[in-house]
Amino acid sequence: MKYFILILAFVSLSCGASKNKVSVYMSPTCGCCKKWVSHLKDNGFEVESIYENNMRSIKTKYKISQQNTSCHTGIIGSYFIEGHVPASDIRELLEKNPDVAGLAVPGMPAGTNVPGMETINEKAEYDVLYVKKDGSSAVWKHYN
Ligand SMILES: [Cu+2]
Repeated sequence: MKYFILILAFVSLSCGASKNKVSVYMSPTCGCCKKWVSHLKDNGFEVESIYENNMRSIKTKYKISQQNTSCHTGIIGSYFIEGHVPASDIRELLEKNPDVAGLAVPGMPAGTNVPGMETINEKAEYDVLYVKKDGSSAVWKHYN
């Protein structure tokens, strides 16, 4: 029995550690960023919040163009997750493991279907984009 529990512990450790951990850079005063972090935690991600006053330096570091920029920047594995991307899309990204730089929801669309931006009582029409390594982007998923 003891042996069995040890194996279980090992399996959950080795699966959980890297694949689930998102480091999120955000301004310490950003409320919607914190709500997005809660959304990730509610959906099983482990989150490290990193408070950063100079968010521009983070966008530069990860080569996130002005037009794709939002408030926070999450990093998971080799991918960036820019803005209010739903957890389900991050899961899908990790499963499909495409050769892209990351996902982005540019700006800050407000609506009940935008995690962390449920500030108005109606759905938003918005796109989650995937950003290729050359900086170009295309629609990953459309929400309305
Ligand atoms: Cu935001």
